[in-house]
Amino acid sequence: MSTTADTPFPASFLWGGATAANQIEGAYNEGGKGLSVQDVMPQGIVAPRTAEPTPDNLKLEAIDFYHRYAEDIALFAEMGFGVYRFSIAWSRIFPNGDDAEPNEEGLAFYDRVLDELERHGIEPLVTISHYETPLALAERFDGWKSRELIGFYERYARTLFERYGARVKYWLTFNEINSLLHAPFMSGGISTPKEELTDQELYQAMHHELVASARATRIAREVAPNAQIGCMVLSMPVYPLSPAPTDAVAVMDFDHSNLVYGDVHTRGEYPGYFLRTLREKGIELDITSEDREDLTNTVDFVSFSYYMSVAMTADPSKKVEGEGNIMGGVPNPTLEASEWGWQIDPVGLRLVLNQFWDRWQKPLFVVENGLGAKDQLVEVDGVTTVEDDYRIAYLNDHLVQVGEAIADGVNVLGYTSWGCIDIVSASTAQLSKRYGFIYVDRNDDGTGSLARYKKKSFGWYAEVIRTNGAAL
Ligand code: BGP
Repeated sequence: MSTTADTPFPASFLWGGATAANQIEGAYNEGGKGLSVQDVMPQGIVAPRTAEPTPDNLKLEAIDFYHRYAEDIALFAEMGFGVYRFSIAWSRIFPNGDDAEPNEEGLAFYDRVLDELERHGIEPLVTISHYETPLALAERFDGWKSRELIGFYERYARTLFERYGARVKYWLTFNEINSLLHAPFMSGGISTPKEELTDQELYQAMHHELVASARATRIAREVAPNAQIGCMVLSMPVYPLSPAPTDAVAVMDFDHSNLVYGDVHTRGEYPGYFLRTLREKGIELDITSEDREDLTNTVDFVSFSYYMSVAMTADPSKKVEGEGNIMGGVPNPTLEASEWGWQIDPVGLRLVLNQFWDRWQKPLFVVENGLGAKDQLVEVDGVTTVEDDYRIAYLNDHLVQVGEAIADGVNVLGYTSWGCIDIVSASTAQLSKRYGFIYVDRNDDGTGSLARYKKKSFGWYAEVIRTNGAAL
């Protein structure tokens, strides 16, 4: 790894941006695509699903990347992206999830996306499953509650590796795999309402996903030997609210509930603290000897999202749940929060990079990070733009900490900022929570021309990439 004096980032560092199919593509019923769980989730994570797609669901059209991908990728190239993370919509490839043959029209769409990336010299980073379980699997099998899903996912992953394995090096098996317990329908296609699910069922579903992830890794070794397979976890560094040892234990327990996913993916078995959790909850997982064998197929790298940190306490009287944070925790009085209650903590990113590296000794990839904000279009010297200095400040501060972690000796492969072009938000299902360097003219009521405008952060990020981080 070579670095220059004025930047800690290695010359090989991959700079780019990230999106997910259901939040960007639209064309929800074109090209032979079947429905996914997102097509019946017009109001985001917590609201109940609808019986069928409804016109208020912004994801049905999203920002129409399905038809505008060439224009959008050209803009990414203009910023100098070396990598673009996107997901493949499972129900474009297997419309019902369990079809005998894949849908050629769906496969051909991603061929075209890959052609465009190749033309611009942008490395693809593909998420195999990003909150997009085919709706048919949610309805007929209750999603990942059923062991059957492992086989359907396996066939889907094999199809992708066979078709794209020669052109795609970096793969992620499941987006934020640790969100399943918190958001069973969105993350696991589990139709049974959350309040009716037992811990036994939820942890079994988690086990099925972990086995499926490991099987995908095994298949990639056979059919796409050059592929690098990563897991993807939602990271959330956690601080004790006070110096009390009991608060430190609360921190450890919270940490364990998230670290278990990376532990299984990198060590190939369940750690002791997790077996204790299962015992204490009275859960007996159905783990076959084949499952155990499958789990030993460990990943090549670990990727993660990072938006915020939380604080934790053992004192029940102080347990005010953090607003807007589905993972729990209490607000940290030393930090500011975004409009949605997500506490902004650049230093937490350095800490989590060090923790993961120390613990797993696998290359790391920051595949999501960014600031959701309400942007205002303005005219500056006759050019329509957004003066998003707040976003520049957020990203700059976080990237400085990535640089610090690299200087600490952490092996970081790259960084893809979340929602590099404005997309539909996962939690709010609206367009007004924006992350992009590129503004998309679409409003929460669905109106708008879908025209793209470069924000001030567009030029800023281009300069950061051009200088390999020296401009931070
Ligand atoms: C992550 C998801 C993304 C995403 C991002 C930002 O949890 O992987 O899909 O959207 O968070 O969240 P939001 O869109 O709710 O602001």
